[in-house]
Amino acid sequence: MKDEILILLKNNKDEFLSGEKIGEKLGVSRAAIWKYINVLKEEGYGIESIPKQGYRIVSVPDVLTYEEIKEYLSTKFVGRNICYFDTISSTNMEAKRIALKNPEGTVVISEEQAKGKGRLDRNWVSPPKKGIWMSMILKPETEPTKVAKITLLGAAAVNKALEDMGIYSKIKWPNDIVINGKKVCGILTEMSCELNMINYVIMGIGINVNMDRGDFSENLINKATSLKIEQNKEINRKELLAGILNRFEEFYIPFKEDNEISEVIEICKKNSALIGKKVRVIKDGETKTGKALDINNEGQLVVIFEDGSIENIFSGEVSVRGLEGYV
Ligand code: BT5
Repeated sequence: MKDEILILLKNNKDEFLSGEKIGEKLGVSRAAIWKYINVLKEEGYGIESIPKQGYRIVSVPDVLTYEEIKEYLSTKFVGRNICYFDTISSTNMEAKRIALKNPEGTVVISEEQAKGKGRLDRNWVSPPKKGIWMSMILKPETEPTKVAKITLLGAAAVNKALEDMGIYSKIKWPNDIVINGKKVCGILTEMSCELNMINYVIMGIGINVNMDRGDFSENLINKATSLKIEQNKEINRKELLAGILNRFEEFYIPFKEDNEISEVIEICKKNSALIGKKVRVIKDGETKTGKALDINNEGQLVVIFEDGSIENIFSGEVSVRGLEGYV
């Protein structure tokens, strides 16, 4: 009911709608309408109310609720069930907790994370309403070894959604998006599986959207940035979030149905921050230096090492660093 009232108000922004009229349309009492209007006000909607005239919406909050993003969403199932929080420890942890009880495509979103997670238990800075901190629940019927590809699907989706908004970025294989050599987004993919069956995959995406320089600690500011810092303007988080979900579903369906990721590989190659660059590959505590040559059809990074040997590198098993600066 609350959502229906919101839609009515949004569709009639320029006029006052009386409680009676809304009540008639939706088949509930004026008192009930008044109650829901108060709930909407508590959620941050600016609603003007004038006795005898009714209600008019004057502002909407910058929140990533389903009501606010659905006008941008064109997916069949990704993001159609959203679990929204003001604050939470980590969306990946919450997604894991609810994964078995919720359908594929469910997205956990929080405006803030108290204990955002990076890979290998590193931390992820996630201040309130400055970014997109979300985790998707996926249930592909494929072998666990194929799951590393999902990170690339996510990276390609973020890269393309940004491009759709006129923002150009690079993909630092396998899980970072960078702009001007600094990290603007990180992806953390985790899974629960049996020997050859996946129970669920959680793909967490963190994007620094409207963070200011002061939101980063001194040691992060040299390697991290935000879309706002790079673009010199606030970015619409709702449009970007929905754009990522739309692009992700577009890439995920062929992957799930036919194990088809050629478009994703093309995007990762074309926008690669690593191909042609010298890289340090850190594997099992050992560091080797080489040059990134390509990303192969399986989504592995092809590296030629100083001794001339060529290896296809699996994500998950390595950390790749550029030799000059972060990338
Ligand atoms: C990642 O790890 O890049 C994966 C980050 C995934 C975060 C999302 S947010 C939603 C979901 N829920 C979670 O709890 N996590 C996911 P990694 O490659 O290990 O990078 C972590 C390192 O990046 C840290 O050690 C810092 O040096 C740096 N870092 C921390 N916060 C950052 C930020 N906001 N922007 C850029 N770099 C950051």
